[in-house]
Amino acid sequence: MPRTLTSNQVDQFWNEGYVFPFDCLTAEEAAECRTRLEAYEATIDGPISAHLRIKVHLGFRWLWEIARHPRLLDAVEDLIGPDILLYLSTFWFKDARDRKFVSWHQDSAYYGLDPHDVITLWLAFTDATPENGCMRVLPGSHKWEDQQHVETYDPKNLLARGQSIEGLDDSTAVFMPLRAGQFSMHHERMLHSSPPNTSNDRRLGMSFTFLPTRTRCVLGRRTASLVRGTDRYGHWDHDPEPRSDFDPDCMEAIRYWKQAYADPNVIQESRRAS
Ligand SMILES: O=C(O)CCC(=O)C(=O)O
Repeated sequence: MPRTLTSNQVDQFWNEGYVFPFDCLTAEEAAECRTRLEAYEATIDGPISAHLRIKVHLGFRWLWEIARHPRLLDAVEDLIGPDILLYLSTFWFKDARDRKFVSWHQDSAYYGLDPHDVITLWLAFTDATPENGCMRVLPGSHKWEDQQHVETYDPKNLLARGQSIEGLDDSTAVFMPLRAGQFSMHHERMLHSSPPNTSNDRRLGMSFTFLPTRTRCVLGRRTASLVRGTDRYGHWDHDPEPRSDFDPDCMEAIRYWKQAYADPNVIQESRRAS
């Protein structure tokens, strides 16, 4: 029996590739997350993504706790079973009247995961609406093959290389609005994007990539955190657990993987595909 999703929602996820909204944090808890993140932003130069790009849940102990929140993991378990790894997490921040956007893309095209039963969960720290640039998806596109992406390096694109699927008919796209504290889930092969923020406040949220322990990375050995259940497969090395905010071992892991994803030559021999 599903814990959070109805059986119709489970069917919707596998048939359409997405499902939302679900409650996780209260409005007060989401506002507290915003306060903590904005306090961190006040101590750094430039956008948060220049400092913490991937595996951001390792950077803050409180975010590590949210990543293991039973409301998130129960919903993920309903889709992929009880043995769950957290692979990646990313902040997605758009300022008020920000021209930044996310082009149509498909995460599976560059993750190298097999099989593709991988969930991207997007948690809102502020309300996310069509006006402020919430995410939109193309229903059913998770059943398509991996798509060709053009690397545009457009500075207004929030994706690291501006990866973009060109010439797409997006007339059937669906927005996924959320209230602060709610989350959505979409399939790793789902085509998704988001428009600029035309509102007068920031849109803040983050994504988590959850996978079952049976999934492996065909590009080589990678690291993840076992957040529920047992790992009977051993396909992954394990990320360190943050003992505090900015735990030095975790910050080293964040730095290593940020470099490694930007330049695969950085990946140590032991972590390459054999
Ligand atoms: O937050 C957004 O606007 C886009 C998020 C996204 O592309 C993702 O979660 O993979």
